[in-house]
Amino acid sequence: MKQRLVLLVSLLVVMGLLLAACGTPKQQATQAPKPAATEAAAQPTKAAQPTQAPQPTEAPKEVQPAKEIVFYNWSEYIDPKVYELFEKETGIKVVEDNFSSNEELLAKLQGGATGYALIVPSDYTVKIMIDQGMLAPLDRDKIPNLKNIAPRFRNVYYDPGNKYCVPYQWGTTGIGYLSDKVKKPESWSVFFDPDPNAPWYGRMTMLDDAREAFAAALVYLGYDINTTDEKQLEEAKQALIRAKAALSGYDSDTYEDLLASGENLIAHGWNGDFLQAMEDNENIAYTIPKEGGVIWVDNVCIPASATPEQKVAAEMFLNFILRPDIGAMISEYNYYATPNKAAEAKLDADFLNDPSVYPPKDVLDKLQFIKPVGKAESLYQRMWDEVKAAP
Ligand code: SPD
Repeated sequence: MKQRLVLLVSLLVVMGLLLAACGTPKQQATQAPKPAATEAAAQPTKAAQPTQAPQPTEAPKEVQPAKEIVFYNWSEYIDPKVYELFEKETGIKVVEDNFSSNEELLAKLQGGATGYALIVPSDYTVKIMIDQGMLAPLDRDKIPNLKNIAPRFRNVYYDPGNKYCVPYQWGTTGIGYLSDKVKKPESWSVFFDPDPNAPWYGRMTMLDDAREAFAAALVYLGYDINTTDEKQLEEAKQALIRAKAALSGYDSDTYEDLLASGENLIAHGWNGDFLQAMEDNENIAYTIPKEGGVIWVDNVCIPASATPEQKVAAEMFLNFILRPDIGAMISEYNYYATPNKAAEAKLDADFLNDPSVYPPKDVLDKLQFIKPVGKAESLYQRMWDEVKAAP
């Protein structure tokens, strides 16, 4: 019996030692080694990296120019021969579509119109369009002829450094008249204080252009042409309504032809348009009234909506029109002054000395630029609609 008890105790001691050596199942799980996958993720070896097929070094593909582009422009603003020469040289056809005012151009693009590769906004409209992200920045390397732009047109407030647009032509807004039928209108009063007995009563036109029409009325009243003062604008509106009775209509596209034909005697308009019409009627004359007028710079820009192909073709066209010979050809056709210094060197002295194209200092001092007026833009538009709706 004593022997059996010793054997049992020895057996229990051996089992206890064995259990102590193996540990409990719980202890085993805690001390288990990390799975191989976890280790591999923590420290990837070369062999674990995905294998890459050797890449052939490819040059980025050059965007090919569109074969045809649409140029949204003012009417009669470019010699059609420019398109012919450009197509001959590059194979790219330029199709022209026209607008009559900056507001029409702006509204069209804001309304989502696409397909245009080139547009021609004036200074203040360029600023509005840049601020609204509506223009594509120019790739200057593609337009080396930008060097021909005269220094004073480079750092303009509306597009410093010509980042978005190429200055195209500049000019003034004043009064054209038939010098054989009418004495020179010295004041804007010819419109805003019209004489019902004058032969030109009912035979005058004003530009169909809200900012230009208000500028004429505001300058006549002695106000800033960019005023946002509602009272001053109301006065200008009343002046425009008074003028309306003496007009045969509002017109921005054919007013110079209506003068040349003798149908009208006086017109509010842009200098170059009157000078062009002198080819048909040598009695057309142009003047800036004593109160002053508007000075402007039109610019060729690429809308942000242009496709890469249209943009490449548009930049080729911009470089082309900046050539001295083409720049001179454009001014010889439309009679507007060029911001292209190299083109100027190719123009006749008669043109460069014409005070209707290049106003003398005393006249320049009386001219103002139309500027963006921010929220008041809609006020101008509302008042212009009221003028148009007035009997
Ligand atoms: N026939 C082309 C006339 C271009 C005039 N653009 C000038 C706009 C100034 N507000």
